[in-house]
Amino acid sequence: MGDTIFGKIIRREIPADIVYEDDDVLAFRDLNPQAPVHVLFVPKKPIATLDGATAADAELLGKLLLAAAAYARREGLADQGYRTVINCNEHGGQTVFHLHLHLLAGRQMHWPPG
Ligand code: DGP
Repeated sequence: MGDTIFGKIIRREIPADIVYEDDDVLAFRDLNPQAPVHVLFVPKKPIATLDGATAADAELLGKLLLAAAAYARREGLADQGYRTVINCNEHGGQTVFHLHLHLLAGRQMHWPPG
C-alpha cells in the first residue's frame, strides 16, 4: 500500500487545518470544501479503502463514526443535521487512497448524490 497525502498530514509532514485528534483518528478540513463545514475523519492506520477494511478494523471504524458524530454535536451541527460519506474506489469517486469519512454540514444536502 502506497503512502498518500493523508499519511503526510498524519505525520505532520504537510500542513492541514486539524480540528480533532485522538490516538486512532485525525480530522482536518477538506482543502476543497463542498459545504460550509467539510471535515475529513481519517484513521491513523493507513487502510486504503473501505473494501480493504477487515473484521480486525471493526472497532476502529466505529471510532471513526463516533468521532465524527461527537464533533458534529460539539459544533452544534447535529440538530440541523449533516451527512457522512465514505467514497470507495473509482465509481465511488475516491481520489485519496487512505480511508476517510467526509462530514458535510451547514447546508441542505440532496439525494441521490450526483
Ligand atoms: P475522496 O474523493 O473521497 O477521495 O476525497 C478526497 C478529499 O480530500 C477531497 O474532498 C479533497 C481532499 N484533499 C485532497 N488533498 C488534500 C490535502 O492535501 N489536504 C486536505 N486538507 N484535503 C485534501
